[in-house]
Amino acid sequence: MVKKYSYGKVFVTDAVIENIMCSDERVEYFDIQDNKDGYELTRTMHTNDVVYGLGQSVRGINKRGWIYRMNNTDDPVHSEDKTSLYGSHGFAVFDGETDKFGVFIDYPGQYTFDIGYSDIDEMKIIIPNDTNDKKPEFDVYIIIGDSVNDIVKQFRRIIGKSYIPPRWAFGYGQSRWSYQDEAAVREVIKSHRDNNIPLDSVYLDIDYMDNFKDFTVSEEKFPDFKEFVDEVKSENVHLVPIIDAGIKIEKGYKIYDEGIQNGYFCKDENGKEYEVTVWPGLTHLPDFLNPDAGKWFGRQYKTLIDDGIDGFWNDMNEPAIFNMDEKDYDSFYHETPEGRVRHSDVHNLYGYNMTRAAGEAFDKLSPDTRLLLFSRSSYIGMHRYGGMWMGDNMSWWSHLLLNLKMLPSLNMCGFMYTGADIGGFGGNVTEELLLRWMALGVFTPLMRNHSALGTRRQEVYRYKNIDAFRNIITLRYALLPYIYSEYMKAVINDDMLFKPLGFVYSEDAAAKRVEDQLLLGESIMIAPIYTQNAVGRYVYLPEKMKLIRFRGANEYSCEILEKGHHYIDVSTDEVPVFLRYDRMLILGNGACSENEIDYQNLRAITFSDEVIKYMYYNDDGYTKDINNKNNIRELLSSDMEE
Ligand code: MIG
Repeated sequence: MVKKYSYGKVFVTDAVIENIMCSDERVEYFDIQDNKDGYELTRTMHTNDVVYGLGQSVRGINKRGWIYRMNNTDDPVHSEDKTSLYGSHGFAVFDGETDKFGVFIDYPGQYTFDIGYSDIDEMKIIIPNDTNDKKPEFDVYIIIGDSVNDIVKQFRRIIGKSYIPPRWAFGYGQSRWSYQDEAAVREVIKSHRDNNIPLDSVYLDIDYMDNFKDFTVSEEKFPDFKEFVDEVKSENVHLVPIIDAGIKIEKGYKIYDEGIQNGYFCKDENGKEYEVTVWPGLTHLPDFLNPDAGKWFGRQYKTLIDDGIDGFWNDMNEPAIFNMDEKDYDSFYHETPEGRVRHSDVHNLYGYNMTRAAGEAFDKLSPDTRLLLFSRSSYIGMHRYGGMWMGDNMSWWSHLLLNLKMLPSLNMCGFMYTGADIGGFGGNVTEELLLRWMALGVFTPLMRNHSALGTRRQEVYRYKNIDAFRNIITLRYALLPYIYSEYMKAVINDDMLFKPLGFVYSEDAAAKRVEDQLLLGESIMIAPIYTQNAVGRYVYLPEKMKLIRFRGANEYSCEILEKGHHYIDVSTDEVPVFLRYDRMLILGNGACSENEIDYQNLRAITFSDEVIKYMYYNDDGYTKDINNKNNIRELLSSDMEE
């Protein structure tokens, strides 16, 4: 059951798309204080209460013990002391001894979840007055269900179906800031192909553009871009260009001129276009909260789509501003259907609306074919239009673990197509870290190796253990039919792809505390290595499972482990997978690109004493006929070869 309580009239965010009647009762589960600074919702936490959710944020799967500010921020150092990252996802699930409920605060301005920070036994949601010192206007949703999983599913139902990328976007992607020109891209592709390392996409970072101008391509670096896109496609590789939020101020640059003519840029309080500095130098910010401006911006993607491009990543859309002044966000305004609003009061919607503008345009520009789209900044609601990557992490072991922890929290908030920069974005990677991180990356829907300008090169073919890298990435392609099937079923059923153990083994107190293992789909549990020089790790098995040690798509060994704590050896060329009892893990052949996978001839590893079945979802991988009944097939273990 979902209850909605309105405090004033919230700025329309479209986070929730189901129509829910407002309740005039008191908000359940919280004490609400209405004071001169805003509102505070307070609730006591008992010793064993666990709090999940909050999407993209630092620290644990259990969010208890820290303070989280809903304030989209471009901060490239995701250390434990931070309180905000790029997205604001204000949905938490309270798994209490006495009560279980979900709470979502739909409010696009800044507010805070204090979960045992100020008072170790208290969860507090603090929603301050807006920038005019007026009472904040927001909606509170309380979701009541039998289990945490049920609560998440109900929440997911009211926020609408998650974005589905084309299936090739589940292949391996190589990125770098930046592959400068045709030659650099060709070298990346050739090095993968020559070494038999699978590859499906190469990302173009900001330097492909002419002077960082969106929707332009440097003629010097890419003399015939359309032809080049074709050339690359003939190698089964998709080019994925970046699009930044800001538009360069330059007379004669079509997008700038049109934006000025139509008043599509954010303006200051006197109605003059607001100026900020980003990569192109002086820049205006498109007013994505103005629907006409959004439509106009969305149409611009057509130029690149016409060149054959079928995937994009939207960056700098917090919006990021160089040398930002605290006052910047207070100093510009949006022309919205609800009138003029100050940016700070709707700050967390900016990246969402940029990506929504693109996603809505894609429905028109590419009505039958899915395009890849993901964003850096987000708010709940954006999950319907695109995925997101986890932003500028570092080549740190702790960020490998943070990558794992964020996956289920993001799934709870609707973000399914996601992943981190494998190997880490900032700082210098080591070969061991890259190997271990890749062994987690094989499971994430977005599997992309990306790194920053000036850091150690991170393409896997540059390293000594090239065989191990090849085997691990090839394994991804063998797992892809399973990952895609589970992804699609999760989207269709409003379910999570990655679950904390406590979501499935809810009666198991030990399982509830596990912060470094996840369930992936219905069949398997994952437990990656995330420490330097480790030769293995401890794992907790909430039931007896079959440990599969993969050393490639076809090479693996199995061992049955009883319920309980175990130490398992895992060398740097291995990927451990734990198969649950009475479950099946389907496997494809390894392949060098997604379109070479044979989805008809699958193998399976099974763990059961009886004949069991697996509901296998597959489709053509690119059209939008998702709910076609023929996409689901029942596979029997007795028909499957191992
Ligand atoms: O100011 O485009 O998160 O992935 O490589 C940095 C350059 C801008 C931030 C993105 C990162 C990208 C980088 N961008």
